Amino acid sequence: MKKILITGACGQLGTELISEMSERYGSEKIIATDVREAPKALADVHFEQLDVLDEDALRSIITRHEIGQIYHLAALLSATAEKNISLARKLNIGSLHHVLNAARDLELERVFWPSSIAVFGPDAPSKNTPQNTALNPTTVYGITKLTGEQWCNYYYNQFGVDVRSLRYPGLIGYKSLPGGGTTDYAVDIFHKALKDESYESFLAENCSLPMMYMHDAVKATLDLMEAPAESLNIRTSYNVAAVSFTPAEIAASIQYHLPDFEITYNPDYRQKIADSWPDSIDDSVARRDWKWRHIFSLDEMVIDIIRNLPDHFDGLKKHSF
Ligand code: AKB
Repeated sequence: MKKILITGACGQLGTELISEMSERYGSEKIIATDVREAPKALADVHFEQLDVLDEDALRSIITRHEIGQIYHLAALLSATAEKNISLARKLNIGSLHHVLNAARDLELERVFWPSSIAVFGPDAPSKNTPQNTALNPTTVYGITKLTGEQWCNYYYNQFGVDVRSLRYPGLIGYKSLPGGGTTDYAVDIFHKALKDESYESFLAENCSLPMMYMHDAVKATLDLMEAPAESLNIRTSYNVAAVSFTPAEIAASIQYHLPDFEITYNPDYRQKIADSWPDSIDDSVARRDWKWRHIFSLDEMVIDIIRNLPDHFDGLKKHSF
């Protein structure tokens, strides 16, 4: 098996994906890169700093390490992108072109690129949003993800680049801090609850959003990448779903274990982003094509995070169940 290049490796998804990939494929197969310096969590894999906007540097790493696959995770998320339009366009779309052109020219085996529920806009059905429906995003991030999906589909059909993609919901994990996502309240809340502090939610209490525990997101990613090419019928990006919940519902699940935890609500500019996204997603096409199945419910995710988060960040109280 040729080596695998991960860009944006220091991010929330990259950290957890690399941990699972090291177990499955061997840490010697992983080349982790990020524009930032390596965190402790990536100590077991080869790490190089890489600005994915530097096309020559990207191609140099690919040829030096004889890379076979790229997981291109580097991007600005929704809340940050809304405040940095030109960087979001450059990073989220410009770097994807560097990766797709390298995959075509250097004949890479496979590419993964993350899309998002952000491709849906207010005119898409809000409940059980189907794979194929109106795609009119109203956010900078959503526009970059919709554009990226179309370029992935083009490079597959025009040049045979085997690029695969998932429309991730909000991802929740405990191994790294979130970075600029509208759904990141669902990670921040645990850091407060385990410090015996109350949490002020930047989304309204009844704001339902599609979410997924990181364990399931990593499983979905590797299940898709390991699926036989002939089983895949979607080359823009697959809808995937797990659970949908509101800030009030995740708070109630936390309070079952930490009864003194309190939440208040003070919606900010991120509420407008969340309001444009679906409440829930229909992922029946992924379940048909490559047998996608999620594992964690909301309550099971809450227990797993309360149990494990204090081992990864200082100052959080261990909880015995
Ligand atoms: C975000 O909130 O920006 C991301 C996403 C839903 O794609 N987590």
